Amino acid sequence: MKTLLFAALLGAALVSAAQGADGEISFEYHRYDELRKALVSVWLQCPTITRIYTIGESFEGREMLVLEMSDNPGAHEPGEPEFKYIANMHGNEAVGRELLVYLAQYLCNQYQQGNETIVDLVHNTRIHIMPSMNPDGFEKAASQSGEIKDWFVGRTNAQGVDLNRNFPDLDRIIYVNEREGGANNHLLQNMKKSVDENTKLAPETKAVIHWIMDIPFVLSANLHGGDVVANYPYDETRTGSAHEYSASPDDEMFKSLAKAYSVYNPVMSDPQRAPCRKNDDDSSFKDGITNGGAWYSVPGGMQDFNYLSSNCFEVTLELSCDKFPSEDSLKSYWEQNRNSLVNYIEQVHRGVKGFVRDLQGNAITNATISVEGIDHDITTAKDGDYWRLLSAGNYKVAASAPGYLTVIKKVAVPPSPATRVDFELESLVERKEEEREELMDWWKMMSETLNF
Ligand code: GEM
Ligand code: ZN
Repeated sequence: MKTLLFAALLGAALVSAAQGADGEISFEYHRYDELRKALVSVWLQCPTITRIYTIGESFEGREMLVLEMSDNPGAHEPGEPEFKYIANMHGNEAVGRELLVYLAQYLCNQYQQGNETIVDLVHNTRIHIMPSMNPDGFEKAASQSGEIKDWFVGRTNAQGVDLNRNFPDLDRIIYVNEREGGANNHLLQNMKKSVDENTKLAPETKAVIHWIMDIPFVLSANLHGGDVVANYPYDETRTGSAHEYSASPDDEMFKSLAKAYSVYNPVMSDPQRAPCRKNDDDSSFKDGITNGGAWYSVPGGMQDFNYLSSNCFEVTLELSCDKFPSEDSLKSYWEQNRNSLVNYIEQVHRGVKGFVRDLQGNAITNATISVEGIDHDITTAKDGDYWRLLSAGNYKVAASAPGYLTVIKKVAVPPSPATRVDFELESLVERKEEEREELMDWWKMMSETLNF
């Protein structure tokens, strides 16, 4: 991942910096160059808490830009969870792309104004915002003349690939493993090389896969348009049928996460809301949320890929009936979604978190954290830090690693914030040594008492 420290961008940015500096958001569409400028002007306005980087290039060579917000941009801080928002994976779905630009501006403005919620959020979370996963598709969609845009033009990348069908289909593997035994997560382990060599994967997909593998993301959302609902895993049905509720092991938590978004969006959560189109089947929608498979089965989607390849929980947010609405509606979409967007980031601070270390205090990387009754393990990151999202309740949480004795702890989890639970694991080699010494002591004592 290369950091852009951009002589080239700077000139253009200085012009637009003044515009964002007054704390106002201008509700307009941003074409590719304007998007870059808008992100750079946030960076110029809030340089101590932001960074811009690119995760790769689209098929036509456009950068996949990310704005990072954190009190320590550019670095993972041990114990601090990482969060991401991705929009515009379908290039013709324009609302999410703009909302993420406004969100970046809003967070920067509010931080500067000392809004306590936002200051806390930025100090305790590393937030990554990618307004466009499919910059080529967006340019194609936006190039159509007139207000009315075609429903499909620009959906795919420039090769014609639907990026939300292009991820390795890990659901098929997990559904076999559920029946026959096998890993319950991290299904892509040691397959990084095969990702690079896989010619079926679009460059945009590859870039995102590497991003997911490289950063210990905990929570994420994928912003779409064409309907209004918060959709949660699994997206692909177990039997292959077109519609079927497809619960993941974390069904409880996913429902709670989807609701954390929908509840603050007055349109999404409105029980009286009419379907976007007369013939739409919204029968699986309730309280503004739906299980993916219950709505319609999606194989090869990004949401399930996150959950089954990494520690990251992702939901898919459908934000507008129209895919590319008129510019003058953007302000009202922002108002509908602003509190939801902030509240959803805060969900990353739920459940159980902490460190796994050995008795000498050294980090144990890649230790397994498992929760009794939930068949989905997560793992510790480089510093032995972990985040296990859980809804409120009582749990038994175990930490284990090869060569160590497993430790199990009972934990009461409140709705929020996350409960800190650290684990100290004793190495089996040390345990053997201890047992040997105990035996020797006993033998010595016996010999002395019996006067051997
Ligand atoms: C969707 S994504 C969300 C829907 N997921 C399921 N399982 N129904 C897609 O990719 O088809 C809709 C969109 O394009 O926005
Ligand atoms: Zn979409």
